[in-house]
Amino acid sequence: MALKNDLILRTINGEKTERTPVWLMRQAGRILPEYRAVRNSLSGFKELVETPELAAEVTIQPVDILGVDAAIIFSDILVIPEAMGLKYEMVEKRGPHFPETVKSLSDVKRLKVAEASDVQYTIDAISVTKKELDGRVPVIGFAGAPWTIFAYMIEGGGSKTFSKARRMLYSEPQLSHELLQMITNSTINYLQGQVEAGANLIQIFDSWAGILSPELYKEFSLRYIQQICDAVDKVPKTVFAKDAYFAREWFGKINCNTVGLDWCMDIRESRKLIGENKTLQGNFDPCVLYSSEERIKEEAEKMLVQFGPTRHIANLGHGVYPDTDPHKVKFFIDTIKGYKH
Ligand code: 1CP
Repeated sequence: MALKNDLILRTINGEKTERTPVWLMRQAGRILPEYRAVRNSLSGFKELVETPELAAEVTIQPVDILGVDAAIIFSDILVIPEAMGLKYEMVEKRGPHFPETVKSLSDVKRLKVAEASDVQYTIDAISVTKKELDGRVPVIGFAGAPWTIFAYMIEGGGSKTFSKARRMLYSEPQLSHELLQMITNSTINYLQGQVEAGANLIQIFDSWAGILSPELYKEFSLRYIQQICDAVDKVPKTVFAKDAYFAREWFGKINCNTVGLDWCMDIRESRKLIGENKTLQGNFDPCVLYSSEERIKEEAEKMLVQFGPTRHIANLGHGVYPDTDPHKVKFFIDTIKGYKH
């Protein structure tokens, strides 16, 4: 099916486009009252993730309501540990919790490499979304980077330091590599399934990249991201590694098409480190969306000038915060869409 809006894909190809494309990390499911309405009618987050028609509905909401140039499939990075055998719970207002965690090699041995069919509900949600969107915008598939998934599987939930997970890298490097490889293989199967179902591009979220030293990052994260980028070869790939300043140069050299920047990363310096052949994505501070429209416009235009007219997908530097006014979000998106380079 031909896409009616392929701005993002042309930007990834390095083409000069009529304007800068825009979408927002965590655009589906945090800020819209229309999302809350669907969500509140259900038993919980997992029911929404696991019901393809409803997941498709909330995936499309930001396209209809905010006018973004892509839909990101509504799911979570934690479906992969669950598909491997480690169930997660989503605790209201607190976030994810794993009743069982990985503590030893025998725990690793009890897990399996997941197939795409173990996450059939998200694969089906992509098929339904594609059908309902009818080519209006591309669909972004996603997964967590193996290191970030590993961190949740060891830690058992969110953490400021992920000290248990980091400790594991030092005390049990072999176990760590074994588990990371299983997560990588599962993620490849899953992302390939997403692409077969119609995902037009994929993004890898390494949300906890920034808590590793460059040396540990190279050994325990980068190489697995690289394997995924090499294996998923039919669609463009975006790597977003939060706080990983040191990794920008390395991302310039791996087989990905787009590198996501957070708001603390200097735009021109990042372009130098990453090189001219990648598209950059980001990197608006989500906190600017709490300020006045005048300030949002000023900051958005400043960002657009710094990135320049090509090879830039406008986005935030991390997910939109849940208490952001959707009108301000829409204003930001309209500002990007109205800007002429
Ligand atoms: O745009 C979207 O919201 C699409 C769906 C999506 C995505 C891309 C969700 C739904 N989660 C994610 C990715 C995700 N999940 C990441 C990577 C991106 C990032 O860094 O923000 C991470 C780290 C998670 C794990 C997770 N899931 C957390 C963070 C916990 C921590 O360590 O602090 C939380 C709170 C969730 C729950 C969740 N996932 C998604 C939603 C809408 C929610 C809120 C739950 C609800 O609605 O009840």
